[in-house]
Amino acid sequence: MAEPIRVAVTGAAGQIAYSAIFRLASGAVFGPDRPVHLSLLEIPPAMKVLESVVMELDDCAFPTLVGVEMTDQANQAFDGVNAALLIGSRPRGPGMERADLIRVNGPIFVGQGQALNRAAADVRVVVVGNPCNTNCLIAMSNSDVPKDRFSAMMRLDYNRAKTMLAKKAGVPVTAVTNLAIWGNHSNNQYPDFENARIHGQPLTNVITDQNWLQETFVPDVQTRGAVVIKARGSSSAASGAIAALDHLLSLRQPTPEGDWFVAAVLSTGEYGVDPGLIFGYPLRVKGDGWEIVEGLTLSDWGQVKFNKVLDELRQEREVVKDLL
Ligand code: NAX
Repeated sequence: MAEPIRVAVTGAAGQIAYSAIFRLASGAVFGPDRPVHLSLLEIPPAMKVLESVVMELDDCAFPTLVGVEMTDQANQAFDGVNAALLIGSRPRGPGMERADLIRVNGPIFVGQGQALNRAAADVRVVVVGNPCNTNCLIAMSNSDVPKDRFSAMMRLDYNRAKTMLAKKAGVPVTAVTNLAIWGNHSNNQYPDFENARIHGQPLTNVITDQNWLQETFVPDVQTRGAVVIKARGSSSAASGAIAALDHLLSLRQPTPEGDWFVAAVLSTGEYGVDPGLIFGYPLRVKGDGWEIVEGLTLSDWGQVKFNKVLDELRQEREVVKDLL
């Protein structure tokens, strides 16, 4: 049998982890022939709930699961891991502004960034906990792990946008390709229909209702999280978990020819973004890393959206500059 892949999951007693962990353990992510070792991190008050998660893992008797550890110490959780899903963070409370959330959660990612120095040389770090772009920036800035190993999750936005476009066009989701989500996982993100394709044709030749694209599609993707919260009473969990695992897999396998995937990664100035920001881009896997897809163009309308989300990320960086 192959060497086990060691995966750390933080916030392991939380909702997203509850969906992600069982898929990881079952072989659904890395395949039936790849043993999985899970390293689950929580804060002390949540350890009791985490124990129940591990009991349920035992009760599944997954053939691929070769070990599980629980800890409240990040150093222990990240020791030797090949992948780290940083999901754990505090949710936004009543009356909390985005900047308050950034200040509350930022310090978590200082310590976790340092602890990631103990990970395996090939580690991929996927930041899910919000505000994920800026949390990723904090973790990356406090770690010796190579910067291109860090990314933040835009995949749920991408999956949401893909389904909305497929439904509108009356095509399967697989027909929608070349969909970019620019910027931040926030309600200022820009889900880019301008460069997207349906069955290989420019999407705007198939969905010709420009008003729907600009005035319904874009805001609906931006605010989908809030709509789910309103309907469910808590934030997206299963879809968040699936997106995190899709993201991880996209980083580990060749990107389908002619397409790309999306994630927020370190900008080195692509598309005029300030170097050093963690920005949502279209990516392709190259070797054992990734490269940003270059050369896409936006209309003036799209550029306004792009600039707005860029400004938001600049402001977020300003709020946490003492943590970088
Ligand atoms: P839950 O509140 O259910 O779980 C979070 C867990 O994190 C809790 O069990 C808590 O004890 C734990 N935690 C808190 N501080 C920790 C620390 N320092 N170390 C380890 N664990 C810690 O939230 P859940 O619904 O699972 O969501 C988790 C995060 O994902 C939230 O920040 C949420 O906003 C974010 N999301 C991000 C998405 C994205 O697209 N990037 C989409 C889904 C989700 O909203």
